[in-house]
Amino acid sequence: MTKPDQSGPAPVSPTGAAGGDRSQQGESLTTAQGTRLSETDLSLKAGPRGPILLQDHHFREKITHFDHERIPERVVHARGAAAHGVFRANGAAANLTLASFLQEGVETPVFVRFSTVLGSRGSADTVRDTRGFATKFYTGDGTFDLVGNNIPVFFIQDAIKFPDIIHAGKPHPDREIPQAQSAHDTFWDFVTLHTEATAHTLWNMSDRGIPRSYRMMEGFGIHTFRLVNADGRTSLVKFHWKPRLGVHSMVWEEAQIAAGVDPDFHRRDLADAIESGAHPEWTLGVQVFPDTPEQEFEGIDLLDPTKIVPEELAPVQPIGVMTLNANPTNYFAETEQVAFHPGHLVPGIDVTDDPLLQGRLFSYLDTQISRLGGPNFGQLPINRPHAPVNDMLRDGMHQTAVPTGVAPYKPNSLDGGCPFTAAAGDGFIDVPVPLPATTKQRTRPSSFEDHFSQARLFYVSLSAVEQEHVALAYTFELGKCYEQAIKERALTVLARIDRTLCERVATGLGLAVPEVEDEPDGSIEPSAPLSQVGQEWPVDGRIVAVVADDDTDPTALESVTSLLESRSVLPLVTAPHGGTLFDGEDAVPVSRTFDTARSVEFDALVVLAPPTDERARRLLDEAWRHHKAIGAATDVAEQLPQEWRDSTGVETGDPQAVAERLVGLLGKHRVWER
Ligand code: HDD
Repeated sequence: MTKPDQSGPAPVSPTGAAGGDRSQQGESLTTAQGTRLSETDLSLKAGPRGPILLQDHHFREKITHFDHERIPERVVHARGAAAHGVFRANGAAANLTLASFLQEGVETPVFVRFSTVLGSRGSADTVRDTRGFATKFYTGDGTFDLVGNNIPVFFIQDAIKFPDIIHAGKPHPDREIPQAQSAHDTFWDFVTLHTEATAHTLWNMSDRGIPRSYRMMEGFGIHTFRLVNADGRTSLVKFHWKPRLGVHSMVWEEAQIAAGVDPDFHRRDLADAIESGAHPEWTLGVQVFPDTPEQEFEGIDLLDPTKIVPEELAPVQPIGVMTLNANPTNYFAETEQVAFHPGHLVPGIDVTDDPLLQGRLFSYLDTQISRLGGPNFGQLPINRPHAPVNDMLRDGMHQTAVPTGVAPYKPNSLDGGCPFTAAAGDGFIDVPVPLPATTKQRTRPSSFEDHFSQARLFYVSLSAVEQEHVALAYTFELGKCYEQAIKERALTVLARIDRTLCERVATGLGLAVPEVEDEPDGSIEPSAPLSQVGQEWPVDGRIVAVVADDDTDPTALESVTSLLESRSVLPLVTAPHGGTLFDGEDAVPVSRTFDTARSVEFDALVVLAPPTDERARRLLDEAWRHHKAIGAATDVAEQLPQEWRDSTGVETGDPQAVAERLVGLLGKHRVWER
């Protein structure tokens, strides 16, 4: 018999799985009380034909537990996927903050959860939406949570508006449709009336709203934070995550197909990449601003979460690298139960008075109490700090700690005064910030009133193809609205961002271009890092379909797959049937068949078999439409349309050389010039 573990719950391991709890040990099936069971398929009945007896404890326990397996999903960000990893600081932030995990060479275990915002827990991954990017750093000085998004601005400036934007974005209350979409009247009703949402809405309508992969997204802390260093000097910073693989997106049709054929697309992509050893990586960086009483930089109010500071004005300085290297062991225990909070701070990092951040400091603790069933969610394995915890919080629902002592209060003499407070300068630092003499009031500063210039800044920074995608996205979303007045109002908002954009959308909607008094400021300079096109990026973890059939030359197939593997690209042999291609020693397992594969799974195709089959032609047609690189062996190329063969991004010739050139094209993500 297995000896019960007396040591108490073990912490989450630095690299991965939460584990070591007293559950799921020993070889035999047992009741929750550890009594071994020899039967679980049949209930205890009066005779072979029943009825079931109330006495059947195993039956009642099993069904009762099942009846209570679900917990409330997150009120927002319900759909998500997560991974464990490690953050390694390079020390560049050491002069800005005394946070121990940001000192040179310090390695800190992390848990990151990516999410969509609007959809329910079972909704599709590839919908158009903002993505959450929440990181839990289990530092030696307590847990620091950076709870950000993949978009650097937010819809609202004051947390009191959060229920409004979310109610508007969620499905309509009468029929509860549409699911996980912003393409409906209530969303557009709100964002066109509450115009501080303009910049975030534009980002959502851009390619950022449909990422190719969680691995290929930037992350932003959005708010300005205050750092304090060992000398007590403070600075204001904005946090940025930069993905090593670059920022890449799907195209809209591809995202829609993926939502149907593989609703778990992003979840699968993240887990598969980690499992295959293609560990995703991000550099954490900060933009640094002097901590002046105005809390603004180059005329930009640093407390306004609808504004960015262009990187040309304040470069992002790298302070460390995060690598995700382990998948969760159990979705519910880890990904579902993890609880983030922007108020989980460590010595050296403090918040600012950004009114959105201030409101968040209330909401995240509050929401866990109903979602995770009481105030002790911090004791769940995934939420336990790796720093020693000696609080005076006691009792409550789901209390699993067994505190010693009799005096959970301070001051006390009965427990010898324990726990002691940290020495001055050793604990959390509430940075003393002088406040101006002021009046209690429900107002906003006048610096929060400009709702359009940053939307324009983003739009003019995009390449032509990205701008085209924005226009198409607005046309799609507004085209799905029923209320004419909302569409017309949306055009008046677009007219204040960019006249050409407004004209394109108006044409698509069949509406007139409105005249507005406050025409956009044409002098706004583009900011290059806001575009995601035009550079080359590493390709590891990219997926290429190698289309072959029984008549393909086995040597050609081998040369292509081995070339791709040598570049850390995953080749998936895709064939008309399952099983293997070729016989004997040449036999090659088929990864995908024409019946199971859709083009959305692949970043590029190498075609070694003529597309005689309708299903193979669909694969190719979609890849072509979605601007993916296509390679074809010389004999197969003759069967492709002439327009394709003459086009950029369609490589033909010797199979291995074709694969090599394809890897080059993959580095640019898509063949946009086609
Ligand atoms: Fe929030 C979850 C990001 C504003 C209230 N938020 C949540 C998550 C992310 C963000 C990534 C999911 C965390 C996870 O994976 O568990 N939220 C943001 C960002 C914001 C923001 C980047 C603005 C800059 N949020 C915001 C406001 C409020 C909330 C203004 C309320 C006043 N957010 C919540 C919440 C959630 C949440 C209701 C739902 C589940 C949870 O907290 O744990 O409390």
